[in-house]
This record gives sequence, C-alpha cells and structure tokens, in this order.
Amino acid sequence: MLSRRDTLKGGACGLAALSGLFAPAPLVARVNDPVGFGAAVRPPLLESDADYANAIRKYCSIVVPEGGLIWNDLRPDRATFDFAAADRVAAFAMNSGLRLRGHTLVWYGVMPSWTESLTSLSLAQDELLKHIDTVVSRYRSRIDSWIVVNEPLADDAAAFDDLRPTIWQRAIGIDHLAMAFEAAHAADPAAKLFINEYDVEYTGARFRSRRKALTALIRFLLDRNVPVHGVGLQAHLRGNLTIDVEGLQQFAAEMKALGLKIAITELDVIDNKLPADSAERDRQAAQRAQTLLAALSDGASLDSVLTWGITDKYTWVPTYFKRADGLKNRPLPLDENYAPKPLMQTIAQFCTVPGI
Ligand code: 9MR
Repeated sequence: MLSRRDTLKGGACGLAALSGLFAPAPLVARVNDPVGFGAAVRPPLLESDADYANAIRKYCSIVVPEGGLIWNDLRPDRATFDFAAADRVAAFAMNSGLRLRGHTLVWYGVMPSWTESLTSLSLAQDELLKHIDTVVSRYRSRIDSWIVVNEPLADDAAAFDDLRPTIWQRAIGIDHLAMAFEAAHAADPAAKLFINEYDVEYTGARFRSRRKALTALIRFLLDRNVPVHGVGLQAHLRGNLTIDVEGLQQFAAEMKALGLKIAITELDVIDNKLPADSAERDRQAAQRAQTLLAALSDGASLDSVLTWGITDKYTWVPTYFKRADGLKNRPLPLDENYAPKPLMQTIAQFCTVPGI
C-alpha cells in the first residue's frame, strides 16, 4: 500500500504556488532522501477545531503530540497509564495517513509529583523500564520515531556528563540514558530513536559549549553501542540571536560521520525582539529558518523538519516570550487564519510539504 508520503509531490515543485505571494528566496539543493515535514499537534484541538485538523492534514506528513505522551499526561499516578489523549492523536494520524512520532520518554519537564518517591536505584530503574516498555509497545508499528531523551544537558553544560538532575539521573546516574534507549529499542526494534536538545543553534560560548557537550554525549552513547539513531535539534529560533552557521555545519558533518540523521524537532521563531511590521517580521523569521536549514543540509542528512505547532493561533511562544508592544507573536508557518507565511515557503525548499 502506498503511504501518503510516497505519493507526495516534491516541495520545490510547489513553490510556484507561493511565488506570487512572497519575495523569491534562493533555491537550495535538496538532499537525496525526501525530508518529511510535520508539526506538533494539541490533542483536543483535533476534535474542537476543524480548520486546525484540516491544516494539519493539508501540510503535514508527520505529527507528534504536543502533550499526551509525556509522563504527566500518561501517568497521573503510579498504577495508571492513561492513553486517551495519545490514542486520539494516533487515530487521527492513522485515519489521515500521517506518520507519527512519540514525545517523550525521558524529560525533566512536567513530571508527575509521585515520581519524586523513586529514590532508589531499583525503584527508579524498574519504573523507567516498565514505563518505556508499556508505552513503546502499545504504539509499536504506529509510532515510527521516538524522542527518547529530551533536553538531557544542564543549562550550562560543558561536558557530556553535565546532565540535569532528574529523578533518573539522581537515582540511576548517566546509565539511565542507555537504559532508556535500549528499552525503547527492545520494545520496537523498527522505531528510529532520537536524543533531542535545545540551545545549541547559536553563536556564543554557552551555545558552543552545549553543542560540544551534546556531541560528546552522543559519542559516549554510540561508543557503548546504545541504539541512538538520530539527533533532534529543537530549533526554537530566537530572533535576537545569531545562528552559528559554521558551528552547525561542523556539527552536521560530525553527525554524518557517526551515521546519525538530524531532525529539526520543534522549529518556530521566537519573534518578541523582531520588528513590529508583520511582513518584515515574517521575512526575518523565514530568513532565520533558511540559515539554519541551509547550514544543516550542507553536510548532513536531514531526517525531517517538524514545527512546534502549525498556526500562530496556537503556540507556546507567548507563554514565555510575549512582545512588549502587545502585538501577537507570529512564530509558525501558518498565520492565525491558516494562510501560509514565508516560513512555510522556506521549509518547502528543504522538505516535501504536502499542500505546497
Ligand atoms: O509546548 C509544550 C507545552 O504545551 C507544555 O505545556 C510544556 C510543558 O512545559 O511543554 C511544551 O513543550 C516544549 C516547549 O514548548 C519548549 N521546548 C521544549 C518543550 C518540549 O520538548
């Protein structure tokens, strides 16, 4: 059976449809494999907002739940696995012919408070392994890639083992990372397994240091034959920071040499410091994504590009990065009325975007 992805037209072909709307951007050579495009979806909106669901179907070939597969949603208490929200996204993906990614199995963020009681090595290890086996097995052959580990590095990490003091790190130590990947691989040997980080995309000492620490952590895991298949860069691009083109090209070459694909996992442009004029703001946002994607396409194999949301109507950005002038944020490829913006055009230069 042909999947929807197999039947998609190339993204570059679709540029004509948009070329009248936006200033032409330089075309960039595409890597050999088609690079899939997708977005994080909020489970309740798939049912409550038909325009939202239609936009996801129109532009995406991959979806990842923005919530639903995190510990806080799945595990309200130690005895319970609540798959309701994740199952809704999985059903939507299957009915719409979309690939599905899982997010996430190990993350310091929004953990249910009961996990604080997992203080001994055996308690923590047993719970982590049970959780991963149960969740990954449930979606075996439906979820084809997992963000196994999200944001492992401490904010100012300088070495591979500068990890966040999660309950897993405190009780198990660095071995919890290998454990998590191995458990996910055992539960679904066909799934592509990713380690995911943020704040590695820009120039400056802290970002360079985090990029080096991430590279070293990946090497540490691969040296131990841990089944890590790719690295995710969140790419919440901050409009006021400069993308480190040379640093990313080097990172891409290193990942390629290690046999790893790079996924852009949460792309959006944090525009609180960009100009007020919406056309100029959209142009600068697209330019930032172009710089990032071009740097990573040069030496690497881009696996996929996912944005963290699809429309400016629903985005996490104003929670932390409201604009001082009171204007709404415009971080995503569709505006709040679902019209494609220059960011979508840029993405289509590097990815196969259905609907473009
Ligand atoms: O967008 C997510 C939001 O809905 C959740 O409430 C939040 C909980 O902290 O997590 C958010 O997810 C991402 C965030 O927007 C920024 N990057 C990292 C988070 C996921 O990897």
